[in-house]
Amino acid sequence: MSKWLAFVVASVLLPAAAFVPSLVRAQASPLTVVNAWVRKPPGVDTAAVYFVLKNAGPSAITITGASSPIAEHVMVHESSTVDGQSRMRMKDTVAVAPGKSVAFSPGGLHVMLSGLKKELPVGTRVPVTLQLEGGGQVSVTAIVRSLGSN
Ligand SMILES: [Cu+2]
Repeated sequence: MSKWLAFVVASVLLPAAAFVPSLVRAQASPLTVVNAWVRKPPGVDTAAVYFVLKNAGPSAITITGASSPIAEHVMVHESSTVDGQSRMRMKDTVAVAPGKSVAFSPGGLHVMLSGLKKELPVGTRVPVTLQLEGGGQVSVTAIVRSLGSN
């Protein structure tokens, strides 16, 4: 094999080799999302998404953001009560320790959808994508529940 040919073969193979491990890692993601649902109060164009994240892997997994095709803005928020007033603040990251779960639930963590692009009647399936540190993604389908749910 000439030097030139070896160079061409390496240039073709290297990007493919670099791509395959990321595919394998995505398929084997130890992060699962269960019990995903949406709470949509009447008269506003915002909704909150709740779920439980479970990390079955040996190392921490960090959520760095979220997106949804049905909302203009999607942010991870945490509600808290300060001096008797309910507040929300943005969370840049949420880490799930190895072997642990983190619950997004009313009064605490949630994914906030704002600028909703369509109506969300009870039973609607809402697609949400969570971004992971390191470039992975996890897809979630959350169901709109009635307002009394928690
Ligand atoms: Cu919020």
